[in-house]
Amino acid sequence: MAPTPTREDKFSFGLWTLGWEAQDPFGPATRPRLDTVEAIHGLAEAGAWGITFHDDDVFPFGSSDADRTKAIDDLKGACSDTGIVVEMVTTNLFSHPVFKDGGFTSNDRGVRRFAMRKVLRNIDLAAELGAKTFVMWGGREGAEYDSAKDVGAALERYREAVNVLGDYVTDKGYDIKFAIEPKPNEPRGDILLPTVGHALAFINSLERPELVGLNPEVGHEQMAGLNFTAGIAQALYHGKLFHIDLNGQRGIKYDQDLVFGHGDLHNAFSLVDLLENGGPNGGPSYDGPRHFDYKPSRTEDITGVWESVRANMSMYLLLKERAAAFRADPEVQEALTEARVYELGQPTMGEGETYDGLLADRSAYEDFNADEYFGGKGFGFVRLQQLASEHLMGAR
Ligand SMILES: [Mn+2]
Repeated sequence: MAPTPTREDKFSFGLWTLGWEAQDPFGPATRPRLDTVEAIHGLAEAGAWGITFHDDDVFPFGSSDADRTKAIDDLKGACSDTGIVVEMVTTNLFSHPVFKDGGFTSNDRGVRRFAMRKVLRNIDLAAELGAKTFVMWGGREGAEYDSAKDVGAALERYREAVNVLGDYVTDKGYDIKFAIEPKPNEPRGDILLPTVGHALAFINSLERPELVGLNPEVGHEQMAGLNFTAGIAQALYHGKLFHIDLNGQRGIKYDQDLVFGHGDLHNAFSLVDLLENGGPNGGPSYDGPRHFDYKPSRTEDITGVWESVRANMSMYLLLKERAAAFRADPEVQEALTEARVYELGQPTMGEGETYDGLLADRSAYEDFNADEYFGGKGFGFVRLQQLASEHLMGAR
């Protein structure tokens, strides 16, 4: 039996996830639009804590001020009726045809200025609703052809935009931080800031790097063939895991947006273990929202949509239970010690030691017998991974 989610689990869902009408490049919608108020009530009943949205999810692009206000009031009413919080807001700079070459980095300057205004307006809304995180997924910020985009200039325009947004929230006194969401491709052939690592380097080039972190998505890193848990560990290490998008992906292919854990289950297990427990040597864990950015498959009706909502939370909670059991198992602890996982937490240099000490240590080099060092003994990583797998499968 899967545990029942509660508000304390801090599960949140994008309105565009369960609200997706299941249109894709090869066919139209297979489900009717899910009303915002109905979605919020259903999420609260399912045990979720929060929602997130793009501006265009709540009020269509080009809405009149009156229609926009009405849609926002409806959302606020549903939130106060249910206790659901708006924890993150993001801006759609990718659907409308005007953004066909991007928003912040479109070759067209008029589009870039329009994109910045759309975002500033949406930041005001985020502040009004109490959202603490503002995500930037630049899905159209990229190109199909090397000849069509000056990548250096595009990064400079990206930087210019994020610097202005940083000025804006600082001057307004908003309690909002930005989180960049990397993705290697889709919808563009190649997207700028394609991975966690690219985005980290970019953030360090900003005028206010402390205001900007990451919103990595499971499937996006896996689409690039990368290990998501390892990317998250590095984001945590740099203090940049401001938010997270949980979902499932099976290998290097189109963005599948499966339910969390329905893709690479081993990677989902190690991810939950890391988020909940931190690194084995006391590295940081994560206490922010557990946010799902997935799509209920196109085959599903509305019952299947709610089934998938519950499945995301169940998978997370089951993996959390399995990870706790893994850490608590004395045999696992012994295997971790045997595998020298804890030895990696020990500094390579002695306390106060400089390179002089290292150079004077004959055992470190002159007398170090590399050929005989391990005496034929291995690390036992396979046994450790088998123990992890047995816990993951509920066999221990
Ligand atoms: Mn996402």
